[in-house]
Amino acid sequence: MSYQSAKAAFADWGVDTEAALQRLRSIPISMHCWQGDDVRGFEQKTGTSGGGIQATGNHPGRARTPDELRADLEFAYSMIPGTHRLNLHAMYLDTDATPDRDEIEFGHFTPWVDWAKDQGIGLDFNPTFFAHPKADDNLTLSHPDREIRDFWLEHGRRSRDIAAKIGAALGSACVNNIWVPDGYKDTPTDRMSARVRLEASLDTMLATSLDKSQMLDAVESKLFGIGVEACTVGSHEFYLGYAIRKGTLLCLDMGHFHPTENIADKLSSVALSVDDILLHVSRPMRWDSDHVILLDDAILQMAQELVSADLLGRTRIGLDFFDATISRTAAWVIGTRNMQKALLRALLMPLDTLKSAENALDFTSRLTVTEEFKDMPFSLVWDEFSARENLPTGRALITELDRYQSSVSGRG
Ligand code: RNT
Ligand code: ZN
Repeated sequence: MSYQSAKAAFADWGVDTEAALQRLRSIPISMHCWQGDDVRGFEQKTGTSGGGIQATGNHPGRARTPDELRADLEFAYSMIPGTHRLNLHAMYLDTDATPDRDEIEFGHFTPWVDWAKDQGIGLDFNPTFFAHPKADDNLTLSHPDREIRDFWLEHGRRSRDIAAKIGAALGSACVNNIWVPDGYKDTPTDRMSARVRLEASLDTMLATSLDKSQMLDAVESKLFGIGVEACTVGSHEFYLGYAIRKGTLLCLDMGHFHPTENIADKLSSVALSVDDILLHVSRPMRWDSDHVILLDDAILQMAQELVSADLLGRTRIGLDFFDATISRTAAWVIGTRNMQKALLRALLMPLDTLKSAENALDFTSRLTVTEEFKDMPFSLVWDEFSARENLPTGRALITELDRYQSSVSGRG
């Protein structure tokens, strides 16, 4: 079967494959830098692991320098159709200087900005509130000690400023996503004070209003983490309310909820109250394990909701996974392409037919169509998408991924 016959098969259902391909081409995915080096970053002075974030595995080839990370990213982008973005964390600064977190400046990131310009990609940013001695208690912006709070406040303020400068330099709004590890291992007595402190810190941090064409604030909730099993200060309810009150983006990380919750189901509810959404597409296995995303039901449902609810225009799609047991570059390529494949499938669904059946309470037809559609030749449309950019699929892709991995396996 060829693309032409697949095109005809979809057209038979009233689905325009060309429109789907064109749409897919225009959706940037913000690829996370931290898959390339197991969330270590490039700080010289500080930087310890922590915050409940755990990359496991010791596959060879971890990027040890910004140059290595950029080379790995260039390879990954070269295997992924479309033009995407890079999501940087503050601890990935590229400088000989050794600023502490409360001393970082735009200048420490200019090599990334120059590179992004060169690549024609946009950048997103994150303050790093973990992997630092002042975060060892898993308390930062909600710490009872004012001095510690002030230290992290300064880090947050500087991150916003850097994000705005990045956005201005690249002519594309840089999302600055705030996630703090704050929480308690055992049942706290005074949750209220901790949340009041977090809110006050965020208010201070976000007090300066910055140009939304340059930077956008986002806040990310979490259910629990290693070491903060009993209570996370920045819970979903906390940040949902905060984002609504303050007009920030709400970041939904797919690993940050109870394992049986359907994150796709949340989009339409949240979208009624916040203007813009940030996604951290991830795959939790039993906990927030950040496995590489598969083309599985959770991702397919997420993509279908984005398309069906017409939310692509106000959702930033970011990825958040890290696996050190496999080729790190392959992980990026597989995960990012899976997000695109899910979007493509969603764009190829006969949503009008399905919505009409649903509105007529004809749930039999709805079920028949969704199940019959599983046999449609989605892969031929995907292959066409890749072929138009001369990108390999299948065995040819595996050869390319292996070749690159061999070239970095000798890194110490
Ligand atoms: C942690 C959050 C957060 C981080 C990154 C590195 O649980 O998901 O988004 O993974 O900031
Ligand atoms: Zn996340």
